[in-house]
Amino acid sequence: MPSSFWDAVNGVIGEADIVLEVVDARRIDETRNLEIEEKVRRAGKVLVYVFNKCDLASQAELEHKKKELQPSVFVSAKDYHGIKMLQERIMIEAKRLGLKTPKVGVLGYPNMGKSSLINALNGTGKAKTSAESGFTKGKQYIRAKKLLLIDTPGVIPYGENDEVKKAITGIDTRQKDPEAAVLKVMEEYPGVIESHYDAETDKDDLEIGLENIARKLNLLLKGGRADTRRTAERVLRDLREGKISL
Ligand SMILES: Nc1nc2c(ncn2[C@@H]2O[C@H](COP(=O)(O)OP(=O)(O)OP(=O)(O)O)[C@@H](O)[C@H]2O)c(=O)[nH]1
Ligand SMILES: [Mg+2]
Repeated sequence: MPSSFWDAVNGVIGEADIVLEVVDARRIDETRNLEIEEKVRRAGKVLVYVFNKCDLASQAELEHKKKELQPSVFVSAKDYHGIKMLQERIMIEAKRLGLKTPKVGVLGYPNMGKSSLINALNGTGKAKTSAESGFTKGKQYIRAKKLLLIDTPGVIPYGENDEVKKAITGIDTRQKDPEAAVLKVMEEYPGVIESHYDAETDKDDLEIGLENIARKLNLLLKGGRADTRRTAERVLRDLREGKISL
């Protein structure tokens, strides 16, 4: 992992009183970063797990995880679900630390909704957000009523090569090979993607399934060949946005 990444993470952990680790509620284990958690603990800072995008996740799974990982709050920065609960949790921790205006560092992989969460917490659109991963470029401070929030860029550590996880969570939206990523998802969830688009599955050849999706979406190249690249990009976007239930 580039040392600049750890320099930035260590800097935020050093400054913050409380760290929010923002993970994707649909894939909690796969979007946690155990190294960051360990560093927060070693620095003696309070770690709060924030399961974001809970509007896209199953309630049963969340309840189970909530017991396992504490303190944790599940929220949706999109529809403000759980935001009040998170504010209360932060203030409880701050009180324990004897602080009136805690510094709250927000860490997590790209595209988890860190900037969106900051906006939900302070009720403004001060932190810029985007559907593309790697959007926030540098650390920024955002003052909320009783908090100082630190937004950070999400960075993908090396070794992050689980294509299915990346496809579903949008950790990396700048994939060089969207077709390969979608074919991996189709392999892991047989028939699910095809049937979402009402396209026929080909058990022996996933690429034919992808071509069938292209035809259903009318994404064709000159001469009528299926435009599988554009199709794959569209499938990845629909996955990220939770339009396809896996
Ligand atoms: N459905 C849903 N989408 C969300 C939620 N929170 C954020 N998003 C979407 O997720 C995408 C990423 O949001 P950002 O807030 O920019 O994510 P980030 O973690 O700051 O990303 P980087 O700056 O790239 O690290 C955007 O398209 C948001 O609209 C949520 O609670 N539910
Ligand atoms: Mg951001």
